[in-house]
Amino acid sequence: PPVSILGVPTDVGAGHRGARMGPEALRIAGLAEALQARGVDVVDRGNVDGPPNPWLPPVEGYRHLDQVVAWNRALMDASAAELRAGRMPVVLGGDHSLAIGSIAAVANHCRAQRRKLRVLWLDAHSDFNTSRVTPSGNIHGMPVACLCGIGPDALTGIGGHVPAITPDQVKQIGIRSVDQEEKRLVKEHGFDIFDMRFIDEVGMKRVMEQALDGLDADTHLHVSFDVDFLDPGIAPGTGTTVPGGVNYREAQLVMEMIADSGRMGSLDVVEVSPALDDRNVTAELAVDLVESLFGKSTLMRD
Ligand code: DIR
Ligand code: MN
Ligand code: MN
Ligand code: MN
Repeated sequence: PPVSILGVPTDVGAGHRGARMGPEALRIAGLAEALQARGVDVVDRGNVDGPPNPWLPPVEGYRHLDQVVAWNRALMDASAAELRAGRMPVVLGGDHSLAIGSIAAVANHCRAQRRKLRVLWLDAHSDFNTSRVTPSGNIHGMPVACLCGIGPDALTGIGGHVPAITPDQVKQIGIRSVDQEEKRLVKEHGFDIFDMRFIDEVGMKRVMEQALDGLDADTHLHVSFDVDFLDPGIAPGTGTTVPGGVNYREAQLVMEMIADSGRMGSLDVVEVSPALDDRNVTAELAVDLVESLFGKSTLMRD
């Protein structure tokens, strides 16, 4: 389908400032041009609007809750309009709290169209914290919990349907940093987590076969790509790097296997922080990987 790029220039959900510059860094790295070169019909809608980052401490376990809600409402409305028009939203973050609005819009769209939804969560973190257990109060550590109905009403109910998604719809890949209490929550809710140890033990090809298993023509695949999924050696430009991440070849394989599935209907590229980057290499790598998500490969394969 045709693509609409939506920038979400905010870092209100993060513990570092800089992700607000992510959309511009990805544009400068040539995202739209790369998709055009692949023959994709792409329109850059510019940025959605939201409040500035007041840089305040957490209140009752949430930092900047009102601002996070405002950004997510704006994104959800913008994304819903693109989906209704039959277009694929490609959301440029911004911090990962924006996945709440992005995926709430997609979940509503799937419900309206009676289509199944699967979410691939590519991240070093499982983003399943709650206000009670969060070590930081940063809402970018909570979007999966909020989408599954655990969190403040303003976020869990943002799309009008609680929960927006259920844990069985989520496959997490690349995980290697889960906070102490978060581990218990993740285990309780029992979704599929392909952590780095599992990737090391079975290999990325088999991991992706499992993560993509059972997708059919009626399934919408949403890819939520936090660039800290990647090893910090190749992707230093992000606020919460964790050693031992996915390497270049594994990342290309992930993207190519998603492309081969033919099911991707929406995408988030989040947590690119130019303030922490080295000559925009992280944005450039993200664009390289997005090209692969849209079918770029060395040879014709079938
Ligand atoms: C950590 C970091 N688990 C937290 N989370 C991040 O603050 O909740 N998610 N960086 O991407
Ligand atoms: Mn994340
Ligand atoms: Mn992360
Ligand atoms: Mn590529």
